[in-house]
Amino acid sequence: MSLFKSVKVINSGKAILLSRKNGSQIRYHSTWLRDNSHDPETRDKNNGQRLISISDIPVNTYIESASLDKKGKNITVKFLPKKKQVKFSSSWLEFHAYDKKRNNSKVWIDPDLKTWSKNSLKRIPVINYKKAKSNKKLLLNWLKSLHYYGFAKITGCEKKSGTVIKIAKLFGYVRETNYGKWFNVKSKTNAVNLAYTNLGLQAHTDNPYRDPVPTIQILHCLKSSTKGGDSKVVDGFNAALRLKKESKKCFDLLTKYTSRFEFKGKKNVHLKSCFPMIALSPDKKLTAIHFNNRSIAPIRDIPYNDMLNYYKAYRKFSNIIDDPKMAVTFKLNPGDCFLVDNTRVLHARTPYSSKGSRWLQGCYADKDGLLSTILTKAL
Ligand code: NM2
Ligand code: OGA
Ligand code: ZN
Repeated sequence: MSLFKSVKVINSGKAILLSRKNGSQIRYHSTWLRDNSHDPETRDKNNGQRLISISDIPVNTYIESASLDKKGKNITVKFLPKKKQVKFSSSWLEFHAYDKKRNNSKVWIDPDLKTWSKNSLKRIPVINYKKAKSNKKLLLNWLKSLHYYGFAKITGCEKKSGTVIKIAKLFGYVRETNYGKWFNVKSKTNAVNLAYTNLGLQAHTDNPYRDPVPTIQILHCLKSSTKGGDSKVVDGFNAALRLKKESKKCFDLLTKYTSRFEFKGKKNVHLKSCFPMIALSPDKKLTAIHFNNRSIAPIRDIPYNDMLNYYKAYRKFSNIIDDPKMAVTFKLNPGDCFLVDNTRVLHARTPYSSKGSRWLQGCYADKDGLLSTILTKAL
């Protein structure tokens, strides 16, 4: 389908102006077009990577002429002073449009994501482990849900040690850390980490003291016969948006200043980091939550006059995170597993009794693998 009805060279060749059939218009700069040419001199035919660098594009690059073919499907652009003729497809140009209105002051989240709370997440995305292994379509949809909600479950997993690694391999690669390729979450004496006790854990993101943080966490249940030890997940992006609604001032403080996080292990492990609790990109996109009461180090990047306001904001955010209306709760039974986007979804557990046994295995993985698998369907 053709989108455009005409093209015009404007600004002495520094840009083109395309008119759409619906009457709206869109511009592209000569330098941008030259940089994004996909002819074999610009892009390698084999791997598609760019062969030129920015310095290969003359500063005074301009467009001598531009024409639309009869069906409006392609636009041919002639560049000077370095003579070059390149064809762009209309749909490609439309897909990569940048000449559009935007609201630079508005906080936003990736349109690929869906925020949720206790009542709005009607059905937890879940897949049976055997189905995940045998049905690519089901697996792909489930992986998409994991990305969309930042949370998903698997049931019917083998109750065997090391299964968590096989789960990571369904979509990506394990991130090995000081905790190992995978780790046992069990109550131990002299535990190196409070996760390895039977205490309750406030909703948190894992390893905020590590930079870069692991972006996916997987927890697989092997044993669960204790009283307590129930699981809870909270959408941190939803919590951040609620904070913003309730107090813009508090939201701004948690995005503007950084907290410090620290973890000291038994030997050879000392991790430190510095992140805002609510991270925004320069264009105000919500990119990550870093929240872990056990691992916050003394905060010292906040001026004296803002410290109490910061604590007020931290407390408000914590109260939102603890609000049962925000959380989806469930009990992990042997053979169950859940995964979270650790840059977004917080997880928690209630304390559990020392009678009976509770054994989880966990591992970290990353979202690059997940997203690549979704895009390429390479299952
Ligand atoms: N473990 C389970 O980030 C944290 O310290 C939470 C992590 C020890 C790998 C626990
Ligand atoms: C963890 C954790 C939760 C649980 O190991 O990071 O949060 O249910 N564990 O034991
Ligand atoms: Zn955790």
